[in-house]
Amino acid sequence: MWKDIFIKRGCLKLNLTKVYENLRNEISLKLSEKRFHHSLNVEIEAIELSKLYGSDEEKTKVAAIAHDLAKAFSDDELIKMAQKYSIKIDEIQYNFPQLLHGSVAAHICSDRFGISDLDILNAITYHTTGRKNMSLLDKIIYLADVIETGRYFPGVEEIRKIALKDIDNALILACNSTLIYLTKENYLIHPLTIEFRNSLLLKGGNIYEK
Ligand code: DGI
Ligand code: FE
Ligand code: FE
Repeated sequence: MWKDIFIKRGCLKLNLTKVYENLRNEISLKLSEKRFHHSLNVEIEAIELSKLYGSDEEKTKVAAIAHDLAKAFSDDELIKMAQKYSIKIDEIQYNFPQLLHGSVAAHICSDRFGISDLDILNAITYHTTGRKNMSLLDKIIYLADVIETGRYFPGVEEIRKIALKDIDNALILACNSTLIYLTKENYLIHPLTIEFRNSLLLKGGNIYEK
């Protein structure tokens, strides 16, 4: 677990600029050109959101560039990597191993790139499903992933517009859109996705009142 590694290493301060360069180099080699381009777009979008909402820009850059680091792994490879890192795999993740690409990426960031910052590792881990009570960095990476300039799906323009004014309402719309897609395709819905949406609604986000 990267939490144990964090405790072992202590708060070793890493040069995040160097870490960013190493990560960017790795993903340019390991990911397809299209996925590399997506990662760069997510970084651009995340920095814009960071300036608007006030997250740490260096951490934002690192989390954004790394979020899909494990995206090129096959389902079998993701399961093997998750086992190697002792990541607990639930029934839904076994059924749909792509749900593990965030957790696996976070563990690679810790293991191979020396990242111990929990804000960064959590934002990478939860970028696909979300989770309840997301941190600002979690929210920025989740949203940037959905609205980066290369994304085209019905409603994306509306989410981009609302993202400039109210990040929580933009996230509710983004999550709704994912849920509509998942139910249409009859995919399993991970409990974290539901908890994420519920926690935003319980905190008072209501897109229909705006
Ligand atoms: O990796 P990206 O394609 O950039 O984006 P992502 O990490 O958000 O992954 C998107 C995929 O994840 C998309 O096909 C929907 C899927 N997804 C998100 N939440 C759930 C989910 N799939 C299932 N089965 N269940 C979920 O709760
Ligand atoms: Fe992803
Ligand atoms: Fe992505």
